[in-house]
Amino acid sequence: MQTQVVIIGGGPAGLLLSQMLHLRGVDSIVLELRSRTYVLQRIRAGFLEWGSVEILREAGVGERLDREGFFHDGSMIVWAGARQCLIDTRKYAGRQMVAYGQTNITEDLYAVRDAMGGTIIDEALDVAPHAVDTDRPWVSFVKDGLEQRIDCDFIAGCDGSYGVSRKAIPAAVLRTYEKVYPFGWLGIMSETPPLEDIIYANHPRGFALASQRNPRLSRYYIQCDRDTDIADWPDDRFWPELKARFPRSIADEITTGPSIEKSIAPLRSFVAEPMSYGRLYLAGDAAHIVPPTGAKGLNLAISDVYYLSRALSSFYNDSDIAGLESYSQTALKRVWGAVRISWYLTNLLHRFPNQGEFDLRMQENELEYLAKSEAAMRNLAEQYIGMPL
Ligand code: RFL
Ligand code: PHB
Repeated sequence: MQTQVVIIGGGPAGLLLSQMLHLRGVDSIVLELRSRTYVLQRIRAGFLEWGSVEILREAGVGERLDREGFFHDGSMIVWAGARQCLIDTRKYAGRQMVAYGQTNITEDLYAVRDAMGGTIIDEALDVAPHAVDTDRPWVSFVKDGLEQRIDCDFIAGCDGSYGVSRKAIPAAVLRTYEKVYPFGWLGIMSETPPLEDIIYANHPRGFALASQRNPRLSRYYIQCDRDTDIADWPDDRFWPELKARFPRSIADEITTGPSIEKSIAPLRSFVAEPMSYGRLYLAGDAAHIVPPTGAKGLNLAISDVYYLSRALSSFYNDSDIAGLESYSQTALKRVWGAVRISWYLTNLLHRFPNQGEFDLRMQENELEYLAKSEAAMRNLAEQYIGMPL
């Protein structure tokens, strides 16, 4: 086979890239390890920056999002049992956040790629990029037991944190940065009406988050130990623990019900530099991971794809290589900003092992400062909504 761009990984980054390239007249083939059913059942992100909403609209997948997305003026933070403040992105940054599940975005992207005749090869095994430091890279894989080869001009590594693309960058070139947090998030999805707001709670029992997917679907998280066994957390243990971490007035509003999904995500920050090598370009989780506290992971995947699709389109349509040459640098500037705000919010809202009285006072004072200072809140709001592309 032959194409212009082989995209390894059919998560949101890979699917969106293939769609945006198609709209600019560039051909691609997406190679996805898993089945479609598996990809669509994976429950992950749910909160979009305004910039991401605009990119999705431009890519032709904004229709259901506009209809079913839950538009918010910002998110609440609660602490000390009764204190609260709103990260008011509408007031301070002039833009709203939108709750709309990653699962829905992936579904919308599959639908639009299918409608436009896009090629997505799922259950592609042993995918391997080759000759990435030459002008004629190629990718091998196995489908239905048969070894296959695709020759291409470029390879986009959109295969998430544990994919194969990043490994194709030689160790001598690649620099990685990692911070592992000493806890995870235990998340559940339940078919119950959510709270009106997205609410982050700092509590002596640990962090908690109330979120949502649609008027009948709630998403809740609680901070847990890294080695937590999910079997130890039946619903009748989860709900009281969740409620105990919110102020009484909010806890009383939470509608409980059977969970339809439950999973644990360890929290870490990770950045790989550079995000390109030869004719290989990384986008999304393949290049970076942020703890979910700032809701930045999916948004970063979308902004990477925005830059990369434009760079590839300039190469093909205007014979301009400047975008490709500066892709890594441009994307990384935004990545580090998101890594920092995610780290800041993670530190602000979680309980850490061995956290002393001093550290707790620092957290509390920072929260009080956010609640009373417009300047502090404006600063947080502009980062939470996402810096302009
Ligand atoms: P994905 O979604 O991991 O997709 C990568 C795809 O590549 C495939 N793959 C391979 N394909 C071929 N060959 C191989 N060798 C392959 N290896 C892997 C995989 O099967 C998969 O389909 O990465 P992508 O596209 O970069 O998208 C990134 C987002 O998924 C991720 O950043 C977010 O989900 C993070 N995240 C959040 N981000 C937000 O912006 N807002 C949020 O509210 C938010 N909440 C979250 C989150 C992540 C969470 N977890 C589970 C860590 C909440 C949680 C709990
Ligand atoms: C989610 O709805 O899954 C969600 C919302 C906000 C976050 C992280 C996750 O910061």
